Amino acid sequence: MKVSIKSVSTLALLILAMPVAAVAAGKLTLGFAQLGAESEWRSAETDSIKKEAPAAGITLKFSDAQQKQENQIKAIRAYIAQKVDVIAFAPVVETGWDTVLGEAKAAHIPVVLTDRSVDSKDKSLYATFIGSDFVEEGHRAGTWLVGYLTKQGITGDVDIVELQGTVGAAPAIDRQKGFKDIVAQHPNLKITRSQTGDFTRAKGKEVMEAFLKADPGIQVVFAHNDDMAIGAIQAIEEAGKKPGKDIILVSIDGVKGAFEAMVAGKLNCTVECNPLLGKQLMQACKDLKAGKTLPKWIVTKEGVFPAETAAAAFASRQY
Ligand code: GYE
Repeated sequence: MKVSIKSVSTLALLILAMPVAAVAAGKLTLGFAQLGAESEWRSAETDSIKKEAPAAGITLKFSDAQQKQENQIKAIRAYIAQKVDVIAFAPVVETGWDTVLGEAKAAHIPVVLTDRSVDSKDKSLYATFIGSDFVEEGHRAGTWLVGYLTKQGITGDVDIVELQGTVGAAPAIDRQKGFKDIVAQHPNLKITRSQTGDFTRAKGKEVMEAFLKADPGIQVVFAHNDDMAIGAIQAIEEAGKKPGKDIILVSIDGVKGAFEAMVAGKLNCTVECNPLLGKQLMQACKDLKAGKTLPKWIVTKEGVFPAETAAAAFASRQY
């Protein structure tokens, strides 16, 4: 076959132009290792990421680790092997990430911690953490409770039970700490029982059933998320008591289910924790791809919603 010089040079030009065209088309790939689908909050976060990636022209590879750290580590390793541009993940627990983060760093792939942080001493192992101040959320729950008890004229000893999130997870550790800080300032407040409900409704209910059997005098439930509070509400009702009246409940997240429970008078307060992180995450990916340095913590802004504000706020809730 005779190949003309002209067609050879056209071909060469095309080959040369290809990588440039691929970059110009913004083909940035994000590998997101989600931790699971344990709560309404988590579903809202997943939806937000799946919606905002295509809107930002980003190709998303998504995996669900079903609340198992080993699955998340496998997913991260797969993303490294696939040479994605950015890796993001919501660490199911705080510890045990240094090795895999070191592998991502060696492969020059920036990592964005999304909604939960890690306890790594070496901060160069990740580019940024986008998420809430969980200690502050615990403070807000405690501060609301103190104000509510005062309004109700309750000054004697108060029997509080705590439904903890996943053992070793940043929001469980920090929300407990924040709430305890407030409790410690009020000697009449006593946390009498504290157990994990793994951030799910089913386990929240199960643990609350056991608590109610062991202690009929429970006055307050502090749940590390709304789903566990909703599970506890079911347990309280099945035990023949009125949630929101016989037992005060305060939880964290601000999901629709919590607003419904507040409007029905069964939940007394939710402290907001915003799961709609998709947009900020996509922006962070673009910034990192462009070689920018990001702040180590991009803090999300949130409020507190006592039951009396629930009906008015409900219509404008986005998750
Ligand atoms: O509060 C809880 C979820 O990591 C902030 O995880 C998140 C927490 C959220 O399961 O509902």
